[in-house]
Amino acid sequence: LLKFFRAPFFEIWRDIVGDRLEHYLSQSIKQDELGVSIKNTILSLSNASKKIAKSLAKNGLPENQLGTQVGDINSDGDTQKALDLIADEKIVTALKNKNVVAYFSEEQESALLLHPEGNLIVCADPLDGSSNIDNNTSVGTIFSILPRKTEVFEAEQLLRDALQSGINQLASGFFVYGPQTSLILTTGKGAAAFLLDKEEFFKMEWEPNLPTKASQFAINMSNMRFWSQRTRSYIQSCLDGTEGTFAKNYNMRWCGSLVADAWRIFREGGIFLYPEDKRDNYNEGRLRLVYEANPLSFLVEQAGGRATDGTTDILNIQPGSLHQRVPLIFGSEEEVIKYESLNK
Ligand code: AFP
Repeated sequence: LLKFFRAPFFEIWRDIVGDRLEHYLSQSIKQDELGVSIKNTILSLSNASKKIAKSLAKNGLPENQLGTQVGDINSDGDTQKALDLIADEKIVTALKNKNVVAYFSEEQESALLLHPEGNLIVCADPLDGSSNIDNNTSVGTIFSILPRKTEVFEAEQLLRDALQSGINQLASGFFVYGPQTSLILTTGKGAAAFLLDKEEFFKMEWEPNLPTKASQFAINMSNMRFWSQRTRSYIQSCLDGTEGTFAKNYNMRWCGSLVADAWRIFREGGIFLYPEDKRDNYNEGRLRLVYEANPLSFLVEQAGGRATDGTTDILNIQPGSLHQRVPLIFGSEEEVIKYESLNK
């Protein structure tokens, strides 16, 4: 009662209407066995994200080790950062309950077997954008939740289960660790945004709804000389502004951190492009299908946008391997269609 009188009106109102993440999940997912697992898994991931946010803010390491390389080359060929590993560990710890059978991560070569009875598979990029940590730019955790297909509790078989096309995802989302710790989430019925206030995620009034039209593009322009004809034509038309074929002026943004670029596009509309290019190892782009492009694309489609590799909807691609790369173009529908309609 004392708390009730002391708490600001906003907190009381939130307590009454119950717009906490847990309440949202109970309302938006059918609470059968699978639904309860999905809800518990998202809550577990949100608990991990709170710990990751704290580690990022204070680091838990001496200050001069922020973002410092700690040795191993991960599956991407990048040198792992201390915080990549810390984030990965926090997710593994949080997922140790009976809902998840196996966890796949950018930081692990293969399956991490969790609970034999679990009915879900989680794939994640524990700390996307981590090369930006020293620059104090927003980074994030991207996750995808898939149904288990096999009864067998064995790494090879569960890897085959993880290689489902994105259309099968039961839920996906990404946390952003920036000025605010926030989450954009889908359980297949639209997308919703949440903000961490102290220890709880609360649903934001704003809802991620991608406008069909937009006039903002995000691409790493320094790679222009390596681009395909199609990417060159599309960007050139944007740069030509009102005098070009698109007949409008565009603005450009590039954070170099997928989650930060994606958050902005969910708020303001726009198009994100990490296409294939002619550099060694970039002929399939840079981003990873299973734990980056798929969860992002599920969100994008649920928010009314479009996501493609240039010819195929991302969610319809059958993954061939866990760390497979894919050209990723997503955002406001009209812009993505313009890109797709250009000659390769
Ligand atoms: P890191 O996790 O190594 O920082 O990579 C971030 C990322 O995968 C993605 O978040 C960015 O959109 C993309 O790389 C930026 O790549 P470029 O540095 O080639 O522009």
